[in-house]
Amino acid sequence: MTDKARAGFKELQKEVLELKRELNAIIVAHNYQRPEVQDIADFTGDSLELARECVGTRAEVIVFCGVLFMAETAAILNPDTMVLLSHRDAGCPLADMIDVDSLREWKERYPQAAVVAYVNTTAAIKAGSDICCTSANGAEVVNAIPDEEILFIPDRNLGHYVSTRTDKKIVLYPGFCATHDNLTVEEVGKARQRYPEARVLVHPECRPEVIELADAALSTSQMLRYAGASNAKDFLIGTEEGMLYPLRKQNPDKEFHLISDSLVCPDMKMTTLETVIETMKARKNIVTVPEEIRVRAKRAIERMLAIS
Ligand code: CIZ
Repeated sequence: MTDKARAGFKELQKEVLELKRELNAIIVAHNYQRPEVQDIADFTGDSLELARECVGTRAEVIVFCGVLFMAETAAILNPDTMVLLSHRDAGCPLADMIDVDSLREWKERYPQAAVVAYVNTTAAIKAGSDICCTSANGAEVVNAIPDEEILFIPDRNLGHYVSTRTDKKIVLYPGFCATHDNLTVEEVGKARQRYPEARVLVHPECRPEVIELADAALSTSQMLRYAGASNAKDFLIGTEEGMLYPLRKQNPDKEFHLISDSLVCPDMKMTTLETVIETMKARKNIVTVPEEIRVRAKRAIERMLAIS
């Protein structure tokens, strides 16, 4: 980064901090956000960690730097606090792959199955599900509930990964995250040739054949813990490129390489310091969840929290 760009970020970051005081706000940023956005956050982490960090906050406003389903989760768990999303259009194509009608249809097709919903779903989908899970606790949740048949929504790759860690019958809904699903076996192979000593860490939203080549399939929070505890010096990372920033910051003595340049989520990159400032100045992009949906969605999240 040039000195000019760095100075520009500093000015904007100062403005964000002033607005934060004015609004009595807390700012949280997902691990996939741009580095300069992560730097202004009170907390960084995965979506659930962030939503939980906000619980009990004395702030009047939560500024969520991430995508819509994450801000919704914060609104579900913090109904008395105003939640602002850092960019109006920052959505999640994976979450949008299932709507209430298709969920109803799939439930009718598998009436005996319990619905386990990845947190990457809208509030309405969580409300229609029996329990939520994250990429970190999918297998733990599936194994802890009494049901023997599971309808896993919406990510087929995460669902497949979970199915390799349980004896239960898992029905896969055919959704996927385009960013992770794009990662190929060839790209992993080439990266391994370049860095033969490196540990390969990929996200469970990657395809099964990619996961098979990895040393570990981990959520973002698990990757941070794994890299911190490992004796390895080199890591090949198969998740959204924003993750390199916290990995490098927390492990300055280790090297992290992105497996493919295509590991960029366009929605995560919509948020910039400028959009955070605009959002806070205008108090716009307020995320609300109708109470009837919120209560049911919260039940599915809390059932997961009780297990994991
Ligand atoms: O739930 C999250 O934060 C996502 C999308 C990924 C992860 O592994 O943290």
